[in-house]
Amino acid sequence: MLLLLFLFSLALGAAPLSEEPDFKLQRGGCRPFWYSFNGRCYKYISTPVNWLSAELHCVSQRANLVSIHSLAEQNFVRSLIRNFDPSERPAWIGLHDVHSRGGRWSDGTAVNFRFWLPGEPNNQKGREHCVHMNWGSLKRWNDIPCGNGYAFVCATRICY
Ligand code: 2F8
Ligand code: CA
Repeated sequence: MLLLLFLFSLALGAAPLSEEPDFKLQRGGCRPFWYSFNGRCYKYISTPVNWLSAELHCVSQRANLVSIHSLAEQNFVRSLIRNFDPSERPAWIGLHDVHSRGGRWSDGTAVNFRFWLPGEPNNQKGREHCVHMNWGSLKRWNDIPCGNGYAFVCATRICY
């Protein structure tokens, strides 16, 4: 019986408990503390600040707040955050002005992928013009006041 339990626990350990794929973070050609995915470098910053301060910090690092263009990239960024914050609190991404023509990414790239929590973006009280990820139990995107403080993720346009 004990042997069976032992084998069962080994089998459990071998299977991922979460539906979300976990990426092995790789530095690739990125600077220290930045991680590589598909030709760009990404960094998680845990200090909570408002959206504009987050973007300005990224710009000071020759980057922008992260823009997300595929489910694979969404999963990577979520994994990056989870690596530093197992509770996966919300973090700013570069999408803003979401109630004007679908919004804009701060790095100027096209808005061609969305990952809203059902019911979002809802522009609660008409004051939600910036976007964070990891909202709700589904850990999806939500529009929220730009003055709120959250951790954030920066990304370069190319690897350097
Ligand atoms: O998830 C629904 C709703 O929850 C909050 O409003 C009650 C969020 N706003 C703040 O936390 C400030 C909304 O953005 C969100 O849509
Ligand atoms: Ca909202």
